[in-house]
Amino acid sequence: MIKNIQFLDLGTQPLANNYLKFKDLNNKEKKYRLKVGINPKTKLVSINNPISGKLMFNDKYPYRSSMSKTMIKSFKDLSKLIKKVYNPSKILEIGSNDGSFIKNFSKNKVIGIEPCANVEKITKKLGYNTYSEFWNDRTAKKIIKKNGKVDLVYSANTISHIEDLDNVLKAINIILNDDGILIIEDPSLLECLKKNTYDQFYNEHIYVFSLIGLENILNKNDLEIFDIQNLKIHGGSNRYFIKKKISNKKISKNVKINRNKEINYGLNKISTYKTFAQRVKNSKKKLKKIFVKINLENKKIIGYGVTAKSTTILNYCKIDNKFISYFVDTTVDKQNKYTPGTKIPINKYSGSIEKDVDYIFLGAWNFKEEIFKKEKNFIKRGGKFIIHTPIPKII
Ligand code: JHZ
Ligand code: SAH
Repeated sequence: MIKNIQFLDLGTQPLANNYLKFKDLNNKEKKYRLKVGINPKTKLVSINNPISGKLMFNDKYPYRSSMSKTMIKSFKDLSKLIKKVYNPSKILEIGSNDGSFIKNFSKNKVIGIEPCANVEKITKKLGYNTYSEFWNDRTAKKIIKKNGKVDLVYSANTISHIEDLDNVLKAINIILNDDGILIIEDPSLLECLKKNTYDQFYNEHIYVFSLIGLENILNKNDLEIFDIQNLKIHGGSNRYFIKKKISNKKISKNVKINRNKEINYGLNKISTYKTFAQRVKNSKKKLKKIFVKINLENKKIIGYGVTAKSTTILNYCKIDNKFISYFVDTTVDKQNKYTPGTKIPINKYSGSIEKDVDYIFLGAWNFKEEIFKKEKNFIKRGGKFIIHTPIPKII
């Protein structure tokens, strides 16, 4: 096996979604060295030493897709397109979380795979056909036995979380009809490099996909991309439309256009990643400087949206509870806990920002537009936001 060439070191990091309880604050947290590299053969960019999925995705998983209107709308729009263009009789979603996508379909049409039992329970209770399992060839065989094959497989922000891509694709090949469609949606490596969003790297994100990297692994598994959509979701994602090689759908020119965009930017060259790593180091210094300055002025900073991504930023830049008074977040399972590694209290979002807050650090920068709309009053009274992308600044 060819080893990754490492280009980025994000220091030691706790599990990104492991929010701490008050009683655990004095216990030592387990931390993992987070380095990022590129496979020179496949061009896949991944983190080193991936942690077992069972440690991260269990019955205490806090993330809920439905916490953002942007995500709900995106899933709704895609569902409309799927019904109109493909009209599948059976759909499988891998990583269905709290059902934000599958809820757009009738219960007899969709199957959801979600390993975190606490989240999977939400859709099961509503009467959806969901399984608390990790996606692999064994799960595929089990699902086929009960439900038969499917015409469409959808997976958003999940395939990038699974180390063994060959097995994931093998399992998809087993369950998908020969003329079926696979839609994969994940953050784009090109956008990540362009916007310097190094926080897309954390222990759950084993990969950040480029089209050129994904194509290599799909090709090996007799699959190919026939269309691609560039989305604004999560700071820039790609939605790949994939078919089995034996099926003869027309390949859209979008595929070549996107491939060329990546090659022109240099995603196939190690020097591009080395430049990125230098920009990340500069970003760290700049962001820390902003926090130190505001701290010296005795102004109050809070965080908005505790994200897996912000775990990377805060731990890498060493921004802890001395700099940020508290975070607000709408996710019940994150509230009244503390951020991993940096121990910043997480409060319930009360519906507005407290009067004494001067600055908001945008942990959920990817939902900036949605948040700005919601926080008009804070902006009106002169409140400012701190954001780290594309360069750290106050807006
Ligand atoms: P958000 C998670 O990443 C983890 P995170 C995971 N690995 C992944 O890939 C993506 O999701 C899909 C809150 N919020 O989506 C809700 C508000 O409080 O950027 C969330 O806690 N008020 C599976 O954690 C957080 O912000 C608001 O108005 O980086 C956003 O998390 C809005 C819009 C959000 O994912
Ligand atoms: N699809 C949703 C949820 C993304 S969160 C969205 O885009 O918002 C990622 C989800 O993938 C989590 O709910 C996690 O439990 C699930 N997941 C992680 N590893 C998985 C695996 N091996 N098989 C299936 N789902 C997995």
